[in-house]
Amino acid sequence: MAEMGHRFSFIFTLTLLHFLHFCSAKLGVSTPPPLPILPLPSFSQLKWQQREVIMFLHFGPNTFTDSEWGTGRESPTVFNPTALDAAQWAATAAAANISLMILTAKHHDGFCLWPSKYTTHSVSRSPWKNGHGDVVKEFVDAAAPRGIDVGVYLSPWDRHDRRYSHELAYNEYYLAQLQELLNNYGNVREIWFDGAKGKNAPNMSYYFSDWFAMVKELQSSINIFSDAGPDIRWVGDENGFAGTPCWSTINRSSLAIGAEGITQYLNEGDPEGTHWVPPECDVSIRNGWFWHKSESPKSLKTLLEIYYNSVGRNCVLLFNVPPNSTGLIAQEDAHTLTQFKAAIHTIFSSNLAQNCSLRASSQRGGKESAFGPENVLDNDHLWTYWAPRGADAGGDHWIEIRSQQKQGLRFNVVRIQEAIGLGQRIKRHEIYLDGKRIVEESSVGYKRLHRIKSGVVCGEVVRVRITEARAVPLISSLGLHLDPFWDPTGLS
Ligand code: OTN
Repeated sequence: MAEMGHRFSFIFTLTLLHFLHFCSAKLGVSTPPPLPILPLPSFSQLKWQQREVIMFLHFGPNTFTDSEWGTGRESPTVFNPTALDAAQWAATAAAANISLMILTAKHHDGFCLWPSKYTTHSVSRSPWKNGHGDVVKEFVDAAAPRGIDVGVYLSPWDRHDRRYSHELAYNEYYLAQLQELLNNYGNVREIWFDGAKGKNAPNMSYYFSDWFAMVKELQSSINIFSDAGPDIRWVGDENGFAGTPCWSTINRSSLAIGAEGITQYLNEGDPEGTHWVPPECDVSIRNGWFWHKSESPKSLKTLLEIYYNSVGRNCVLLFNVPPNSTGLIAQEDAHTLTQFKAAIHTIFSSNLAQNCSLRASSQRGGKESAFGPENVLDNDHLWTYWAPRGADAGGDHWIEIRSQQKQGLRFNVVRIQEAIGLGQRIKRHEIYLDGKRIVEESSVGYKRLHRIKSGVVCGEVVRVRITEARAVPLISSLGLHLDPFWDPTGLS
């Protein structure tokens, strides 16, 4: 009896909702958006997500000693870039339309790229600018005029300082340096807590709650990165490959920085996750994180593969481009970065669906509402979206792109984006071309890119079908693209 009652009230509620939406349309007032499904991104997380590709700069003694993990016993005299020019770093980023750069202010060797008051193991004891230089200051001063935001990496692991392994003393030291970096260098938009630590590193308890509270107190719009967030999580590998599915949500409380056995959870996220902690894919342009004379940048083909598997799977790509021992980004790296971003522009700057007609299974608020399928072709990939009728996730929701050209549609990439400002919803989706299924996949998120396995396809009608969702699906953008660099045979 109770079941019948629930069913009746559900049907009654739905009917009432449809009636109210109908009336509101007749009265000339707009139908409101659907309820959000929690958790939601913060303002800073939404800003971060839209950056898509950001830049990492690993720079320090390792640049001069040809190593990746310094011992902490390096003399500050090794640090002597002969032509350091942070303006060239910023110009390289700007040329690639990169809006955020993150610098390793202190890596595992404990050497500080700023004249910290709390240690002599810094630029203050180096021959660079006779010990009067400050790389962090030059970095932020070079970014600002180009409108580029900055972030800092402060390694929790410190192989130099004797206070490491002495819990209170080292956390006092670390928090003091956090205050120096977050008080003295303007707005910092991301701070990076690396969980890397050698197997034989001394045991050390990090006061993460104190660190996170201090960071949030000192910087109003900062995102904190660590394996477990709290704002941005590690994707679980350094190859730039997110999982499928890849959810922006996880249960943050079940994770710890540097913990073993969590990489798959980080890679895929959790559709039932309690917190919005989206994944960041950190990948270096070369084999190593620091510049090494013997290494070269990755190929464009490899970089595009990384792009599709990171940004194309709901992540931000943190792309490391390390300055060399003169203190400049090597020309071959700068060229590779520009080529990479130019290729992305070549593929995605035109949407082959732009002049097509659109149809959908239904529309929230009726044909005159603000939730029509036409929203998937505008330039707002967050706050204008197609919304089917109803409030429940169930039902056969689809949206269709129909060619208006005689020659039909010819593409090899499909781009789908959710209106993640109202929560991430889609659990499974399919894509059909003229009634034949060409894609069957899982989550979407901010952006999902599908390269069609068979290569370039041609047809009249593309239908995107949402087959499972956490709540009524909201698609903010759809694109059909032609990637001239994509060779499905893998031969080129
Ligand atoms: O040797 N490592 O420490 C290592 C090898 C492969 C991949 C990652 C790591 S360290 C790892 O780095 C991540 C960022 O790339 C996070 O900071 C993790 O906490 C850290 O364990």
